[in-house]
This record gives sequence, structure tokens and C-alpha cells, in this order.
Amino acid sequence: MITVHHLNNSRSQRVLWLLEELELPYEIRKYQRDPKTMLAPPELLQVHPLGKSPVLTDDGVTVAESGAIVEYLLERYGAGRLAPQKGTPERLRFTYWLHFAEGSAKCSQ
Ligand SMILES: N[C@@H](CCC(=O)N[C@@H](CS)C(=O)NCC(=O)O)C(=O)O
Repeated sequence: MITVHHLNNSRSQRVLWLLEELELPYEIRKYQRDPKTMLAPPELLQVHPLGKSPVLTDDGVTVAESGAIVEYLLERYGAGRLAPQKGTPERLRFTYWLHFAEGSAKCSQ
């Protein structure tokens, strides 16, 4: 079973969107930011040493970094959906926006 370790108001939302688009079954484990510091709770450190969200666990595999999670899900479950064929201009645009979303686009923390 895919588990999304989801922090409130975070990039983790993008992983949930993708799972919905792919119509995959998954569960959400929720974590709340500290209201003063806005940091993730220490429990997330037990899932991955970065202690940040999103983190995805699936069948004994743990994946952090939203871009890596997107690539993992599309490679394992996409069956050709959503990711254009490698070597095409469309794929380059896909790669650009994938990295933009976790790079230059802003997150609250
Ligand atoms: N590059 C990482 C960034 C992860 C990250 O910074 N997540 C933020 C939420 S958007 C977080 O967990 N913040 C709480 C903290 O740093 O304690 C990714 O794309 O997944």
C-alpha cells in the first residue's frame, strides 16, 4: 500500500493530486506543523532523515523529494500516462515544470 506522509500546507499536496490523477489506492499519514516554528514534527524524522514532507513509502521503499516521488510513481504505476516519451520536446517541458514546481515555485516553509 502506498502511504503519503503528509504535512499540512506543504508540497505534499502535489503528490496527492498525482495519486488522484493516476487513480491509485493510497493512505495518508498526517503530520502537523509546529504552530510557532512552522517546522515539521520530529516524528517525520523516523520516516526519513530529512524530516520533511512529502515522503512516500510503498512496498518497503521510502522516497523523499517531491520530484523523485513523482518520477517514482509515474515509472512504477504510470503505464505511459502523464509523462511524455523520453527524448521528445514534450518530455523536456515535463522535466522543466517538474523541477520548477519544487525549485523556483514557492512553498510556505
Ligand atoms: N525539496 C523538497 C522540499 C521538502 C520541504 O522543504 N518540505 C517542507 C514543506 S513544503 C517541509 O517539510 N517543511 C517543514 C520543515 O522543514 O520542517 C521536496 O521537494 O520535497
